[in-house]
Amino acid sequence: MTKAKLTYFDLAGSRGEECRLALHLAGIEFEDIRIKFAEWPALKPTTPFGGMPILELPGKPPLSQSNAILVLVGRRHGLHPADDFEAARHEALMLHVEDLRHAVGPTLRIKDPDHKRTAREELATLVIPTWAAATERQLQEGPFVAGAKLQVVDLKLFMVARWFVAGTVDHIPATVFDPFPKLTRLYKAVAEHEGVKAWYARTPT
Ligand SMILES: N[C@@H](CCC(=O)N[C@@H](CS)C(=O)NCC(=O)O)C(=O)O
Repeated sequence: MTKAKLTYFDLAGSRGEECRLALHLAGIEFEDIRIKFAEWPALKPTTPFGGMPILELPGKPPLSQSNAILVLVGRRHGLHPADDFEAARHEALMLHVEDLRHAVGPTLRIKDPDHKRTAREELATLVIPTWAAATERQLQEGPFVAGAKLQVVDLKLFMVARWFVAGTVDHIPATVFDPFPKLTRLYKAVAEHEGVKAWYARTPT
């Protein structure tokens, strides 16, 4: 293998897409391997921890866990703070994104429509606003977490916010982040970032 390789589902969201974006912004040419859902059961037991994304770099074993991938790419390519405390603060926010994904994830598997609605309404009225208020308290003058410069943490926040802002999660209004101006500003600034726009100009959302 002579080139980096990123393996994830064939969809433009969540943990895989934030890693693709980080690689793209870092200027790393990579093989963008997209796995069909039907292919996943056979692949899963061969992966480090049974989940994707997975980053492969020449001469290294496969690296799993989205935050580990983001931090590695960020550290090597100026997209993660050099200061260790500031880096830890960014990593805390990245884990905060994972906490939200873990809160929403189980509702994706609920089959009963009434049960699903109740669970999603609790997310929309309580869990997500509480999560967003805590995020908002971590944001300062912006538009990004570190100020003027986009870092991998911003990609992760953007990706989770886009999930809801797109309005595709049943019973969660696309306006759920409207009361949070700093988070909304960050989301818009990432969407308007030239490197991010360049990625979406060549790769469908
Ligand atoms: N903590 C892991 C979670 C990995 C994970 O659960 N990825 C999902 C896709 S976003 C997955 O592989 N799901 C299929 C499965 O768990 O079988 C990370 O941050 O990368």
